[in-house]
Amino acid sequence: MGFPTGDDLANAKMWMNGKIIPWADAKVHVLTHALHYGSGVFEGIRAYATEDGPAIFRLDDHMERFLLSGKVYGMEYPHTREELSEACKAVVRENGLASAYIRPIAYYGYGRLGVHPSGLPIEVAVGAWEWGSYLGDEALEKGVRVALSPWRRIPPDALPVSAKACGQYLSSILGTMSVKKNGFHEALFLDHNGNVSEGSGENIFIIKDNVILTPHTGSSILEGITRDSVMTIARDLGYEVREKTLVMGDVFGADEAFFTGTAAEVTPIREVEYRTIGSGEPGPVTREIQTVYLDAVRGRRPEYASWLTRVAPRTKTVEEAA
Ligand code: PPE
Repeated sequence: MGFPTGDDLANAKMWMNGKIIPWADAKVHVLTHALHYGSGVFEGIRAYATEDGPAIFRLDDHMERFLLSGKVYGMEYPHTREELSEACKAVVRENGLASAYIRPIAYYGYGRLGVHPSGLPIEVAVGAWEWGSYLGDEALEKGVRVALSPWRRIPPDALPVSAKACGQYLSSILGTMSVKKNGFHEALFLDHNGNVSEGSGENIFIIKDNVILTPHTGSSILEGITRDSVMTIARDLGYEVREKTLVMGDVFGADEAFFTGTAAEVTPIREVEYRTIGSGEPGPVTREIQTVYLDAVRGRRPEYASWLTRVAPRTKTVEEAA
């Protein structure tokens, strides 16, 4: 099952405000606050097929960021962290998915408009479906072509970029619309100082002389959980990893480059602004890290087993068992 359409809809399920409901019933009113002002926060999480059935990658870390994002915007979720984690497992289980992309969202709901959200309900929903390769079928294998977004990243004194907030993605939308029109796979954003920041939905890494470099948090990046996983993997493989200010010259001069993100996983970058990166083929360090990452998420690397939360099958109710 991909993104549920047509016949799938009859069986697909969502979790909304504490209950599992039919996919088609997960609706909001058009005067919902978040639709007008972008006042929502969300997560993107993947579950992978493992020998023990589906397992969610770094669920605790995603829940931690989900809670922090909500806190930034003054949202008190009417659910505990445990309930939200359980909801993520439930949508995978109830949809019978072997692997999935899981999308929790919390937002200011319906009640009245006006920017100040006081008194509005906080709605929370979680959906799950199969989501293949984010940047196209051949992206993981062959790498992607990237162009600079004409729009810079939102500066950290305009919005707290560590929160994964819906409204922030307007910037990503503008950037991808520009570059996709010109036939590129993805946009790379500079920050307000003109330093390298991130992709529309990914962090960026470059490799120079076997050292792995990535922009630090001062460059308006979302602190990606995949970014953190890749830094751990790279250090475990013996590489030096540095978070630092990067400029476009560093990217053009890199031996290799790649994007990281839950949706994009580890995607090699083969070209930026019409300049080939390295040989133009995914490089050996990128491949090595990509291989370990794609193995780790599938439970094939015991050293990273603590990153996985198993989605145990639903236990039968007393009536079902009888
Ligand atoms: N930067 C941005 C702007 C971003 O949206 C993401 C995730 C990342 C970095 C990487 O973060 P992490 O997933 O924790 O490693 N983007 C999510 C949404 C993509 C979408 O189009 O929707 C994702 O990958 O799920």
